[in-house]
Order: sequence, then structure tokens, then C-alpha cells
Amino acid sequence: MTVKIYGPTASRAARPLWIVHELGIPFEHVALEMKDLKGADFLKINPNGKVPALADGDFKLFESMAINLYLAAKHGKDGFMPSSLEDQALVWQWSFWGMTEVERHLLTVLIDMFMTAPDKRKPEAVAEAQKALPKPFAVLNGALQGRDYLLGSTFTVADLNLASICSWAKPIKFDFAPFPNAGAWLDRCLARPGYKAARGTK
Ligand SMILES: N[C@@H](CCC(=O)N[C@@H](CS)C(=O)NCC(=O)O)C(=O)O
Repeated sequence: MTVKIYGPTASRAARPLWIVHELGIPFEHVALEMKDLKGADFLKINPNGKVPALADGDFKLFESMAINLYLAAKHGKDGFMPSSLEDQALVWQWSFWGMTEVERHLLTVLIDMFMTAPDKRKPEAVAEAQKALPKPFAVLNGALQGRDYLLGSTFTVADLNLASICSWAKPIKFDFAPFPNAGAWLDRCLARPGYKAARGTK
């Protein structure tokens, strides 16, 4: 069965697009445009009118992290979705942590920098987000001390989910100098062919 992934590449749909390349499963990319998201057809797929969304046969799912955890659990091999409950819990931990502790700060800066007219920019909100970011990146840096990936020596869905969020640190030119483990880990993850293929780059 070919899964359908809804949403433009330049959106959080990049996350499931990365994982389907990583898993090597057949998929259909329904790119959509942002203006299509509130139409009746798409609202049947995701009543929130947001992307990404997934259809796997009759089964429909929204929320980028949930989609990736589902696909990893269904198709992951060789520890990509770890087998022990404890390691799976760590996968959930890093995925939820990325969404709650990192994403909004990166997004605040990203939107202001690239998607906001100069007269609408909010330097105070950006400064606050920039001030908040070192705290989670210090935590991530510590967790990666002496290991290449979040759970050890193997790239797992935890790395993919968190790196897909942290990838926004690149366009905003976040300074990883104080967090070398985190910076090297992000480069390692984003150098993967699956990430590049999802973006249509080499
Ligand atoms: N927490 C959701 C966020 C989904 C979301 O906000 N997606 C944006 C695109 S990246 C969207 O669809 N925006 C359209 C809108 O809010 O109307 C997820 O991770 O899937």
C-alpha cells in the first residue's frame, strides 16, 4: 500500500517526506498549496486544515511527530524504531521535547527573519526566542556527549524527528560553537541521503 503524504516540501511535511525516504517505502507526495488546506477535500484528511497529514489506505493521521512514529513503528528495521520499551520511551521523549522545548523558539526567529515584512517584525519576541534557545541546546549537547546519536551509535527515528525540527537552526544561523556535540550531530543527520532526497537536493 502506498502511503500519501500531504503538504509542501517547504513545510513540516518535510518530516514525513524525510522518513519515507529513510525507510525506503513507496509513497505519494500530495504537495498541495497552503491555500488548499482549508478546502473541504483536505479537511476530510485533516480537520485542522494543516500539514502534514498522512493517509495509509483508510487510516488518516495528523501531527508530524505522530506520523513519523507511526511509520517508523510500522516499517522501521534494524533498530530504527528501537525494540525495548525504554528505548521507545526515549524516542517519544526526544520527539515531544523537540516540539515543546525547541520548535516554537526556532520558528519565532525563522518566521520573523524570512516570512515577515520588515514593518511587521517583532524584535522583542525574536530576542526572547534567541535567549531561550541555548538552554535546550545545552541539554541536547550534554545528551550527545560521547555518542553519535541520541540513543547511542545508531541513527533512529528519535534523531530524525529531532533533527527535522532542529534543521531550522540552519537558516537562522544559530551559533552551535558553544554546543559542538549538538552541532556535529545535526550536521551528521542532515548529511543523510534520505534528508537530501526529501528536499530534492543531492
Ligand atoms: N503540530 C503540527 C503543526 C502543523 C502546522 O502548523 N503546519 C503548518 C505548515 S508547517 C500549517 O499547516 N499551517 C497552515 C495553517 O496554520 O493554516 C505538526 O507538527 O504537524
